[in-house]
Amino acid sequence: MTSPIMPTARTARPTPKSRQVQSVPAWMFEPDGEDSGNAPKRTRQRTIFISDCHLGTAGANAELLLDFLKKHECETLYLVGDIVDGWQLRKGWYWPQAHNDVVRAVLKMAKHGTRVVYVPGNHDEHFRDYVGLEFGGIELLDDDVHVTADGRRLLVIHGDQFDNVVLYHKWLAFLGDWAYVALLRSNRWVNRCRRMFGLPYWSLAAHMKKRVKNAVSFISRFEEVVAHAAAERGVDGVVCGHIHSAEIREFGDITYYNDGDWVESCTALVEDADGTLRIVDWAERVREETMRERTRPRLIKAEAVPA
Ligand SMILES: [Mn+2]
Repeated sequence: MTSPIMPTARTARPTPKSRQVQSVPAWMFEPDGEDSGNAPKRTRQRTIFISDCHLGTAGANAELLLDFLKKHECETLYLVGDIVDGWQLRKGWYWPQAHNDVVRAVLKMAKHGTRVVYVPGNHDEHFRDYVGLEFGGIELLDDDVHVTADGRRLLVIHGDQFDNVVLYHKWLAFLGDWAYVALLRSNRWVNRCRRMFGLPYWSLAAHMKKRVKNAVSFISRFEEVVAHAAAERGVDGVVCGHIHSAEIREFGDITYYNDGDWVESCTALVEDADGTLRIVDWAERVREETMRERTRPRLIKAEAVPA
């Protein structure tokens, strides 16, 4: 007979675990093999570079990033800085489930054989104290040299190191810092409305930036300075982030790559098996997919027609 004081194995087990599990996407628990029937088909890349996710801020498009990560796999994943926004988190803790899911997805990739390299930026510079160490299979490095499949050597660096040369804040000068924050806020509102109408993400901020002359000239000056620094390091090219503007450009013998961001444009830089590097605009990809879904012929439901 069991004593009423000693809890049995069954009664000792807490129940709220099921609630935690529910909020984590189901694919996290699915086996990774090709044989798992309902797992999404993943695009295989040799290398993936992402930066400027600014997790811990309301501006981070964590859902789109998670969608991108779960549909890709790679040998090496470079996190090129400003992944977690330590400065914003110090002002006020903001950490929704989707941001947690992104971290889990990255840790899961590391666990399953992807080499994950984290090169801190200025918003996550707190991690710079730990360069040379490894956490959960993630290597922390100040910068790195990536060798492409076709043998080119690329310097991987966040890019804020060149702020003094270019005067970073000039790219905000067209509006001012507060206005940039306001722009990102309206970006969120625009997209909240778009979601209400079932429309996919569209970046107001990126749209504005391309149309403002000062921002455009800042960007090209930054690109030039970074390419010049890469030439001095004796590499064939450079991969950076920081200015939230994805680009591939040639400067003499140097190729400049910027992987963009997940606050404004939702872009990544990917390397194919043959060493070709491309920019993937995930927001645009999702928009195209949504449009394709919509134009597909189907039965019209009477209740779906607006009044
Ligand atoms: Mn930065």
